[in-house]
Amino acid sequence: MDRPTKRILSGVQPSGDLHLGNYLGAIKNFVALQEEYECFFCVVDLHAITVWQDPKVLANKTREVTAAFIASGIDPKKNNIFVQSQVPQHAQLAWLFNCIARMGWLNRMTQFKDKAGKNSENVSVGLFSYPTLMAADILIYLATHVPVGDDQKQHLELTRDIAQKFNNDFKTDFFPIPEPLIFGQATRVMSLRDGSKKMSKSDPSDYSRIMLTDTADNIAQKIKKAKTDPQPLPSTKEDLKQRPEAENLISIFASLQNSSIENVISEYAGKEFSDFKRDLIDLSVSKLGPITTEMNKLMTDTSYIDSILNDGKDRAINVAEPVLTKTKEIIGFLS
Ligand code: AQP
Repeated sequence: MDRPTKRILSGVQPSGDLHLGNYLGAIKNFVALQEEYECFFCVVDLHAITVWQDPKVLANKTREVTAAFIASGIDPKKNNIFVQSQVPQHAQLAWLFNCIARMGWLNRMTQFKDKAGKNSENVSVGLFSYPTLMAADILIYLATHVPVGDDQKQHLELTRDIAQKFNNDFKTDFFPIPEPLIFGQATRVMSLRDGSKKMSKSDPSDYSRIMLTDTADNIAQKIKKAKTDPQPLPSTKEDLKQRPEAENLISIFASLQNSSIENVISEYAGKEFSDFKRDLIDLSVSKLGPITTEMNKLMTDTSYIDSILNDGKDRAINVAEPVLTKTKEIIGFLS
């Protein structure tokens, strides 16, 4: 079997409108990596249904994530873009990994604790076992690298533990131990309303996030209302400590401008937030506007998106099926 040395798998959930955190923490990095790696980009709808999704909108949200990939610059001919539920090997391998992963490992996952909150008796079993499905998403392609935002780091460590345990238990080196690729100036974009909370699709406040579907006016309003502190912009990176909202806006600016936090600080040191926000609005609109326009255009003819996904599904299955077959053989199942 072909053992890739530079293969990427990453996914985005169709669980709501994509936001700036998804773009800067993940999708923008996918675009940068596509020249160097063989890429599998997946719309992870099986993950999305770990919490309730409205059946009337799920299919369209799935297409919208695909449109966002393409509109952001991912070449659908060169890369494999597909939907997780259309490649059944993900769920099949996930079951096998449920039998490898330990309860104690999953009990330590902070994302589950955050999402379940005080309601942990009442959330789906799928939400708890989410990381074993994520491990299957990655390892069903023998992916070597996984570009994700900082929030997924712990899940990726669990993937590595599962690969390692499988290899040890069955005395094999079949699964690679995948490396995280967490880079850029905005690996954890925070809420515009609260610098201590991650920008997230499920935040009840629309003003907490900039969406890829936002108009220029929406973007301007949200940035104008973004929480800041009363001091002017800092003159060193050190001064950003204890100023989470300032740090967040500066990181967003640096990432959108493909610059560094130090450069942004030296440009705006001592200035008022009103000046900085005006420039951040212009920069955001100029970078996100073309993506939104292209997404809207792609969404007017969904047959193009569906053909990309159909093609992606076939290519994904071609790679995933032999990996599943080999895994079952290693475990000792009858073929
Ligand atoms: N705030 C963020 N900053 C940087 N990266 C982020 N990502 C998500 N939020 C941020 C990265 O985006 C990719 C896709 O994420 P996802 O949609 O699959 O799952 P998520 O992390 O659960 O997204 P949300 O928006 O936070 O959804 P909810 O509200 O349902 O929890 C991943 O690479 C992720 O790291």
